[in-house]
Amino acid sequence: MKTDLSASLFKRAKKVIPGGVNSPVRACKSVGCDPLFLQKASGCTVTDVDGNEFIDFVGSWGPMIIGHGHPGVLKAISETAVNGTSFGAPTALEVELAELVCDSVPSIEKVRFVNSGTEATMSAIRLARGCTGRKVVVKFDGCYHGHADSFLVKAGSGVITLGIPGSPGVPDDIVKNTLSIPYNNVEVLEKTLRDSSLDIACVIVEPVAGNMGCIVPDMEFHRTLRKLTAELGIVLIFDEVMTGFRLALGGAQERFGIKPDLTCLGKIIGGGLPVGAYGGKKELMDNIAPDGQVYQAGTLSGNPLAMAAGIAMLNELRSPGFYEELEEKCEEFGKGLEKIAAAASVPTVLNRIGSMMTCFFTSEEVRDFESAMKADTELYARHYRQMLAGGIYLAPSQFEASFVSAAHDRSHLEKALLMTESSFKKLMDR
Ligand code: KE4
Repeated sequence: MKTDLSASLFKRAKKVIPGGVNSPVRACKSVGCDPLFLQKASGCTVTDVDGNEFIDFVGSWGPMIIGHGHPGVLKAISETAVNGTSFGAPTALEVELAELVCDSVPSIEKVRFVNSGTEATMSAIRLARGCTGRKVVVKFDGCYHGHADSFLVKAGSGVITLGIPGSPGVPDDIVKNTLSIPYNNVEVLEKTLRDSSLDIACVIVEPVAGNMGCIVPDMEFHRTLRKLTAELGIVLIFDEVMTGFRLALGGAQERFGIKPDLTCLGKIIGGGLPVGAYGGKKELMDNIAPDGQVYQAGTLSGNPLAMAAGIAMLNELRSPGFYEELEEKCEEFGKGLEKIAAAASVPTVLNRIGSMMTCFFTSEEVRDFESAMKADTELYARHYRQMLAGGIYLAPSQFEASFVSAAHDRSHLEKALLMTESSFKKLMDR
């Protein structure tokens, strides 16, 4: 595969951009190769600057659930752009998108748009702290909520040991009020939330984990989390930046029948443009400035192009049968993957829910951070490189989710299965 232009761009990029990328995972360090610079995308395929085309299972890390370059989204953006790209003033578009979000996600009575998932989650925990007057944020090992200081704690920092910075530049003072506990562990959850010495404002959780690879927790974990947070007056925040509008129109909360107090959104709701959002009960959201005291702001929040793209995206998702059709395709694809793994006796476990999945290279069940970390990242890296050579673009890390879109038709999925079979055979040969 010719990658000269990507290589020369990467060389240039490293001179002027840290690591040559604008987000670390894109550097492909964990899969032992240099990044390809993409030039265009359409439907379920992406093409790099050297003209190599791939079937895409990254989908820009989630937003592209209806496929790249959807005509409805492009039309909305271009028709809006001719009227101007940003005003820093309210527009009808943001009202329309807010109404669509509130109508699609029943737990959201009011919503505030921001520019990224990180902004959404950091604002949600500030709101929770502001409304409760409490300080401690509980999160879960292996769950990622963006790069705000409060979230960058070393995973597994112990059941009651408060946060240990997970990154230089994050002072102890910031993370001392963040507690990270094991995901999907009801016993530790109960013990922590009931610990009266902890001044807990909120719990923030990925209702389906996607950032340690895909993990669907036990429903007992979710039921206990909702029951205890309601009983103890702790704000329950569902970080649905990845699962929102991915797993159902109403996200994971619709699928699981759980109503959080606040929900964070991102990715899909921007149709590929920079958008985040947080929303929930009026009684909480009305505490946000200017009506309330909890401050949050943003120059480009509610940007008209992003709003127009989001409206076009959500209108596609609200078309009858969208999720059922996607579910059916992914069910078949998942069964194909499992059959191939069993036949090739490659130690893999497939965790899948809807169109979000991860093939872990391990023989044990993956149900939390500790078990996920047992996956063979070297084997994943070899698989990644073999699939890339075969025209399949996977997430460049074992600890990410892969996504199928409505634009993947059966021929694309069949090709991906064939390439997987060939890759698994090569993995076993060495
Ligand atoms: P952003 O700030 O990257 O828009 O969103 C942060 C975020 C928050 N919550 C969840 C559940 C997320 O998955 C993310 C971001 N996801 C990663 C992919 N695992 C973004 C990719 C990247 O960091 O480049």
